[in-house]
Amino acid sequence: MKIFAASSLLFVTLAQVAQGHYIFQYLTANNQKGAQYQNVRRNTNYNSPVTALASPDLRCNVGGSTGGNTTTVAVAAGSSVTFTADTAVYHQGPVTFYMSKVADAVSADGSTDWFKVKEIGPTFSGGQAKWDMSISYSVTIPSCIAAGDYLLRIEQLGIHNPGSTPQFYVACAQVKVTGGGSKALSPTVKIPGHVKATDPGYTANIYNNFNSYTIPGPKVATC
Ligand SMILES: *[C@@H]1O[C@H](CO)[C@@H](O)[C@H](O)[C@H]1NC(C)=O
Ligand SMILES: [Cu+2]
Repeated sequence: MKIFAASSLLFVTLAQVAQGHYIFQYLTANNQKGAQYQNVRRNTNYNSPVTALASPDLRCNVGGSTGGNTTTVAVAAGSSVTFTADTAVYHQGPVTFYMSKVADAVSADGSTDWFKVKEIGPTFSGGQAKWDMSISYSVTIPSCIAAGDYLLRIEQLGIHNPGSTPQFYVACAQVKVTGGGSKALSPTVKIPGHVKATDPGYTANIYNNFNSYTIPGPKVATC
């Protein structure tokens, strides 16, 4: 009985890991990779995706509605920062970055306006789509935005199972932008609400006659 209990516990643990996918939990800023969850909000759903399009969990993942004990890192406008996951992304789909200006990056709940900073879609060649499935993704903090606290969010949308609900792998970093300008970038969106169930990039069948793709969400905001 004891052996059975131990092995079923092991099974549960393995099942959680296998079902766990990947999660962004490191931030590199100022050319230094932080420790796990240093300047990145901790989530409470292992590494499961968020799948409800109307859920506030889409902002900074389950458990990430405030920063708790998460620290905030100072980064210069115009500099590069990188999110790194525990294991490389392995579900096909787009990667996007969003930012939201907030009063205080620790207490911000992400209900403020967000603008898209960068998007990474597939490339098409010889009738084949190629997705950037990596362990790290980098983004440049726009040089023109006002100094101050921001939430910086990464979103990887798994659309690998056409017909099933797509999966959002999201995380938020807490940054204090220094330098910069005075621009409030647009267009802005609320999250949730930035992706609609009818968006072609959400409903796409990547295995059938797939030769173009529109990344969900607003246009990338530029300086
Ligand atoms: C921060 O809080 C989490 C629980 O949310 C805990 O696991 C972690 O050890 C805490 N870190 C510090 C530095 O206190
Ligand atoms: Cu999966």
